[in-house]
Amino acid sequence: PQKYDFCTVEKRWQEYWETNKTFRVVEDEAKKKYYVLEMFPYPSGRIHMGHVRNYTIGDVVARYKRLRGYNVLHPMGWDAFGLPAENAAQKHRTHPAKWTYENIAYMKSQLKKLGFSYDWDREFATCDAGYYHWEQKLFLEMYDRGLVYRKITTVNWCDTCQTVLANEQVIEGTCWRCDAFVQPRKMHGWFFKILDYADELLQDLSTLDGWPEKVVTMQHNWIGKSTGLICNFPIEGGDEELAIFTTRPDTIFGVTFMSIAAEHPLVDTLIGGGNREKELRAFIAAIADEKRRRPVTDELDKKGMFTGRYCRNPFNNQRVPIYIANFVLMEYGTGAVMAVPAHDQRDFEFARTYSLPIVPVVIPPDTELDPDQMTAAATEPGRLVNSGTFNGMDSIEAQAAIIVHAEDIGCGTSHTTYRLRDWGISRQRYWGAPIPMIHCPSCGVVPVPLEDLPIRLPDGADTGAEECTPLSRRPDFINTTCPSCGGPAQRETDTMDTFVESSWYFARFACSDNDDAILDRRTDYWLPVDQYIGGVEHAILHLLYSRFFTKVLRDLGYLNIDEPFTNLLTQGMVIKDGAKMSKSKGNVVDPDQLIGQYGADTVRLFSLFAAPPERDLEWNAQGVEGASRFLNRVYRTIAHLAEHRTIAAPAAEPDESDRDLQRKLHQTIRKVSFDIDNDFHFNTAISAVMELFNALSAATDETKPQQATPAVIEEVIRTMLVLLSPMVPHFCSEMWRIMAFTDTLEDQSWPSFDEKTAREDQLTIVLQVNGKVRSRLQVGADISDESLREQAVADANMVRYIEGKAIKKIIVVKKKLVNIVV
Ligand code: ANZ
Ligand code: ZN
Repeated sequence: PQKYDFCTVEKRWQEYWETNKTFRVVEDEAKKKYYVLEMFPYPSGRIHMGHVRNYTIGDVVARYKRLRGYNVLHPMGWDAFGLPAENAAQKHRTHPAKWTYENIAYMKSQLKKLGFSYDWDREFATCDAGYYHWEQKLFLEMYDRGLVYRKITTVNWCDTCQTVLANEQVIEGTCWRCDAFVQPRKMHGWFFKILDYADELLQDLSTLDGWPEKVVTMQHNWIGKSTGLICNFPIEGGDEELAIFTTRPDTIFGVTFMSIAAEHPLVDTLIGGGNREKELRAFIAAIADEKRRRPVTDELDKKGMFTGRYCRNPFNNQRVPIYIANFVLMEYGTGAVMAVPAHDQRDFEFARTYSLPIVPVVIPPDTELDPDQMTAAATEPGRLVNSGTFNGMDSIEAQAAIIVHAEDIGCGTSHTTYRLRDWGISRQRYWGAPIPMIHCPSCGVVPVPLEDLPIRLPDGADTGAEECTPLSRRPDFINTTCPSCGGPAQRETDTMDTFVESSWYFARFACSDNDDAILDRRTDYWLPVDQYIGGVEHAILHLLYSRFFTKVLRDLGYLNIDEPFTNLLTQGMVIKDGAKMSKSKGNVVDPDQLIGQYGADTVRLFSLFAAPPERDLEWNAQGVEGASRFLNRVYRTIAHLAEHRTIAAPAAEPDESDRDLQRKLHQTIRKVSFDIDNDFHFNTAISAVMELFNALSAATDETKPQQATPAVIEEVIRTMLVLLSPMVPHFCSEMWRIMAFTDTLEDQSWPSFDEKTAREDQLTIVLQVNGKVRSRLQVGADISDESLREQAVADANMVRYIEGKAIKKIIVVKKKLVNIVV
């Protein structure tokens, strides 16, 4: 036979699937559903190897579950709003819509060339008015529920991208997109009250058994719930009080100074008119400047300056000096910290730098704390000392007791805070979903009436005409009439953060053809997503927002679920030469080129075979060659057998060759099923099929006298093709055709295995010590000498004879005997 012609074959099957709408699904109450979803791509222009890997994994899951009898939903769409489109539009003098839709068309053709089994009828792009229409409606419903508000805040401003960033988009003080340092700026913005759901988002993490533990932990820390005490320290020489937030009320007797943020509102009162005001103002300006340039991290050099003022500790009435310090964040707690250098590391370093007293108040078991000898803060729990009536109390108990006492004497209250902030969704960009609000000079902020939705982007974003300056510079967009009083009014010009679109797209796939509602009852059938697959870089932002939206949609009556994604697989990166594939590193492998050279199935096979999904996949050219060679070998063998086969009745007595091959077949089914069901370990599943193929080749080797009977060979080929079909679907469809099997591959179900056939023949091995029989061992026929040796040495009877003696030699007689010489 000739070489396997992947080009013709892949085209043939892609056309077949397309004309037959093989992967279209509708709800079917009689069948169990399975919803598998890969994180949808941003239409940047071309598919990259990371996409190929992500979508191949998803496609194998989808095809596997179909064979398992599920009604499988496997949709695809486009996360299409966002900044790159605007930048590209400017650069290429085109419109973001044109750029985006052209990219979508090209990338869609690439996905089709890879043979992914999507139900394309459900496809949408988030920049379609038919999608953001419903997002705008959702925004208004959330507004009605009090989940949306507008306020002036200090926002994270990226000057390079000319836009506001959510806290989550600021990575160590820099923009997540362009790496520029982020600056604070005051402006109006719209917010979603994600904090209303903080406790539920935290609690429900415990229900996510199907998520990687590290992702759950990251979400946990991101929400960052802290419980503790807010306590007021009266300031000397005035009526003001300084409120602090502490998670260690048990250390309150160890306070030796106060640290407050440079932006703290009381700073003016504290230093105004004082004789060191100038010096202090200069210091404040310096740390503000430093903050702008560098994010606050633990490594920051602790710097501070005494304000000249004191407050009093309400618990022991001691005088406490107040410092301005560079490591105190205004955005957290109250912006002021009671400093306990004996038990907090930052305070410790600060106290050492400025020679402030260190007073231990919690003594861990079997420890002595001498303030002059301490080299670090003692952070462990222990017993209280120097703490008045609380002396001797366990520090954990003291935390609660001291809060109670603070409440009794009226100087404080228990308090819970979250690291999580409400979600600022305003962006000053053009290429996003317009926020459907109107500003009226007499009525204030008025929601757009539902019948006026969608509020479209001006200048026919859909047609690709004209420019895309931010909406605030577009009089044609801004001017409108007030829905309430009919007077002239102005539209809101902010667009929504693109993370809003990706927070609910998975639900829309259940009913994307619905032009009358956000969602409908088909979501009851399809949701939650059974298996979600994507990169770990979305472990916090996207997944948290999606969880939040799921709960909001539930509370608005649209969904009947609490969590969107039952199982989450975070696949590793594709790396080459030890680094993530990226343009900047110049180590990119282009999928188009690969598909052209080897065909989609080889690319799929390689990306599945080279590593288990959760691990990084190291690119290597030999691996691709190897995958290609394997498919070609299988092709030659099958084509040859198909040509020469004689259909014979099964041998009355299966001979040894048949038995071996059948055993191997059932072992392979068992192994492949197990590996796929167990965290989708396709790599080892593929190895098992390769072994089966080797066994098949051996059993059909015409140069050897004994060959397996044709019926058994045919059964092995059939099964092997079903097992491989999720991974290399074009190839298997074609081989199925060549074999002229009368039924269709799509109608097959996943093979089941027979435990008895899979079992190895058992052998009895005689175990000897110095030539005397001491024991016997039952083992599988394929046992290796190595493990036979190990089992013999570990055998309980043998141990009695060899214990305490040096083993000189172990003699193995294959399949018969082990003799240990001591
Ligand atoms: C006294 C104390 C003693 C503290 C001690 C810790 C250990 P988490 O757990 O992350 O919520 N803190 C409070 N507000 C702060 C701010 N705006 N900027 C910087 N630090 C601030 O952190 C709470 C602890 O961080 C609080 O408890 C406070 O220091 C500090 F042995 O109070 B602690
Ligand atoms: Zn009005």
